[in-house]
Amino acid sequence: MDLRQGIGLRKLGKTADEFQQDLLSNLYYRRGTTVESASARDAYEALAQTVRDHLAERRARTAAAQFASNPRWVYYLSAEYLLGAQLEQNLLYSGTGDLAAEAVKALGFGLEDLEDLDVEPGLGNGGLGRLAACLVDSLATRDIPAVGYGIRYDLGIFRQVITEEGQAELPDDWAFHGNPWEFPAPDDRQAVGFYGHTEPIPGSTTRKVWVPGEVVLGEPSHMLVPGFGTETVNIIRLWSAKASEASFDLSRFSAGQYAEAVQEAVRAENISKVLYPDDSTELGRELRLKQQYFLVSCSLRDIVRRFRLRNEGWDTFADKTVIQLNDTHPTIAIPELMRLLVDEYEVEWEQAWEITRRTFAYTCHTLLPEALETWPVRMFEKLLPRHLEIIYLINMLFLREVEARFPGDHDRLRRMSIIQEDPERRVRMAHLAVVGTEAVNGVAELHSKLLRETVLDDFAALWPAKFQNVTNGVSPRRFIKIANPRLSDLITEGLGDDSWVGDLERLAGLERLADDASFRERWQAIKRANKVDLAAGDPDSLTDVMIKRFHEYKRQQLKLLHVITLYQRIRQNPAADWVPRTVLFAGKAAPAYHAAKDIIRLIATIAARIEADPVVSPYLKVVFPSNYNVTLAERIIPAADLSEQISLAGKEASGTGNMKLALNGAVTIGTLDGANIEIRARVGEDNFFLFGLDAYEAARARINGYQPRHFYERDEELRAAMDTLTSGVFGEVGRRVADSLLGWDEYLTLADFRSYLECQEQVEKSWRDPARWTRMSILNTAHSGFFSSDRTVADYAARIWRVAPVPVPRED
Ligand code: GL9
Repeated sequence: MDLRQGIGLRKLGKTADEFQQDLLSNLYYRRGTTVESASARDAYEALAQTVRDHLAERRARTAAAQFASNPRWVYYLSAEYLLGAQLEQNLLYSGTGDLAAEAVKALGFGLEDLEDLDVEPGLGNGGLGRLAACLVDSLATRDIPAVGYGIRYDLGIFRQVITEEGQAELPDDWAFHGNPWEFPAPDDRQAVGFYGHTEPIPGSTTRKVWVPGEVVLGEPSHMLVPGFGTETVNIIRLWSAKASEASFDLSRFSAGQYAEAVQEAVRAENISKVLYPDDSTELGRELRLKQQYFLVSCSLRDIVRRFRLRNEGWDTFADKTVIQLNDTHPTIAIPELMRLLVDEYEVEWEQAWEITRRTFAYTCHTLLPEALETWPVRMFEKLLPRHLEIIYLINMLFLREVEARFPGDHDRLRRMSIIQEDPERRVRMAHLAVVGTEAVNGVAELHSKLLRETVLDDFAALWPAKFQNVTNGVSPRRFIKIANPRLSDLITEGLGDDSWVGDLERLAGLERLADDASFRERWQAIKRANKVDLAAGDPDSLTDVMIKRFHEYKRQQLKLLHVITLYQRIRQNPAADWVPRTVLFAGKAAPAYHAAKDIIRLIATIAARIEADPVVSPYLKVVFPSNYNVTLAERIIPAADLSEQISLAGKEASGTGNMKLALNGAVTIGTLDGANIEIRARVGEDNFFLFGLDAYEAARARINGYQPRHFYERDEELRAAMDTLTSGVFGEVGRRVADSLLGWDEYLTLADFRSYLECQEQVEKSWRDPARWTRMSILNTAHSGFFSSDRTVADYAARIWRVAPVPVPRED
């Protein structure tokens, strides 16, 4: 019997009655309960399983179609995925939303109640992790055969609690109640080695045997990643660390040494215990390097296993495989593939290197020098001795190539080496990633340009064709269709159909409606209704949002100086005609990043002060909802009027929140940084509030001896704001923030202050003219089509991966 004919044998409910039957069957047989005693959680679990079955059936057809076409597979390797809640998305993608609403109603529940139980897996920190989630969504939407690989952290990004004391962090046990969206696949587990030593193989100069000192098991489970408007369902495969049976010490347990008995097992399982909540600063922690190798080793073995199912020769491996490295975190995959090919499969070094280089591509997500990962050589030597040897050999051959191109240029060799010598010997992961891949890309035009001109300039001189740009994008499904149903309905009505959801450039058709007064009024009414839902402040006030990780380069402190200045202006002249504003901050700071946490605390302090001030509070409100995550972003973004994208130019690689906000009709106030530049070019200069130094001016300012005091002394309002902080009225934390700004001001906050304030005055002028503002808002949405992650994936597919879609036939 052809197994594939079995697919679809079990008929899934397509009518309300049938769906209801399926739901009840899951409630009885899988959940083990009854209609009479079903709790909301029972209903949620049964519903999730019912919806999941629809996707699973498509998954089976997808796998059949993809394997039959023997394509070049895209493997996306990422240490982070910020997937967001799953239920609503899966209802939309499986087209079962209406059936589900009816079915759960009959059980006595509302869909919204069940959505509240749908916990988001917080397996990422911020933009980089959310980008990975948007890309896997669009890969499936574009029918590209792909698997995303990641780590199934037991504890995701910490839960943040904001009080007047600032940020507190609590563990995020996201799967405490289980995760109905996940399929464990324990049979595909892999063994991962660490530590130990290497032994030569007689007669071979390149092959070695690695004898690990510790072996940990990686157990995969997968989650389904459906495409929108298509039959494709891809997967992401997430690895959990499991101790091997042998690591439990039975004799110690019997002797009552309970802690000692499980010590080794606990150590092994700690590898996937917690997501590192760092925001792009390098963590000199062995456990982090272990996590990276754990992800890489499990995933590569799985990729090789899948390749070998076909019995093709290694010479076709790179034609059938492309592995995209999401930042440097999975870069050890390069020496790991070399090790597998050379040591385990006995492929000649030269051929292995050719295969490896053609297989990998690398996306860089930063420009901050401190965020470029390096690992101490001695740590590598201890943890991954064989990989270090391979890296040395790669480096030697690479430096020979450089020497041949630039004879006698020793400084160049030192700069480009994969091994940094001073002040301590370290492995430069970005260099390894550039040397070992076929393509390197930045994530916005400016970022890609600055990579070529600064951090990776020597590499761009050597291999100009390797460097590309692929501007980031966001999922239109999650970030407008699901997040903003009211606006989505109006857009569909305005455009005549809803094809824009899968073809976002169609939003351009809204342009002609920007001058239609009745359309504008409806647009405005929707924004207002979204603000009422958010309930952050007066829905008629200007909702001014800054939502992103806390980092000094992003300059929440600049926004805060604006708030303090507004506060002082209102106090001085309470009778003037002020534009009421609700300033909303949300975001997390890395727990060890004290300067960023100071800024959070200062915001909380100032928010309380304003709230308590009867003169100022009618016009100005500062809110800071706790625990910014994908779910909260989906509530804030539709309600935003003004999008704060005020990083120091040249520091934000791209930003993606900027795209989500523009897409939802927020107007941006921003610098010429990251993707802001491309947003402005598309929405038009008149529909974007630009201020501040550009990247080149900013770099020059520092070289020319930037003095923050110079700005302090020449700007009375700035001085007043700074003096307020220094006076201590906002506590020690205000003093610390002021000291840091007046002392060094790494990110030129004071230099951009006046320009920012003047620009905010332009914002208010526009806001006072609702027709004008709403027109700007509509045009922002109309011209955001380019920022769909469907376009981003199409770019990667055409220019980097060279892969084509494999459509999955419909069931009939
Ligand atoms: C980031 C960049 O800082 C962002 O500008 C960019 O939009 C995203 C996605 O490309 O990547 N790089 C990075 O390390 N983070 C980013 O957001 N940080 C986190 O994800 C916390």
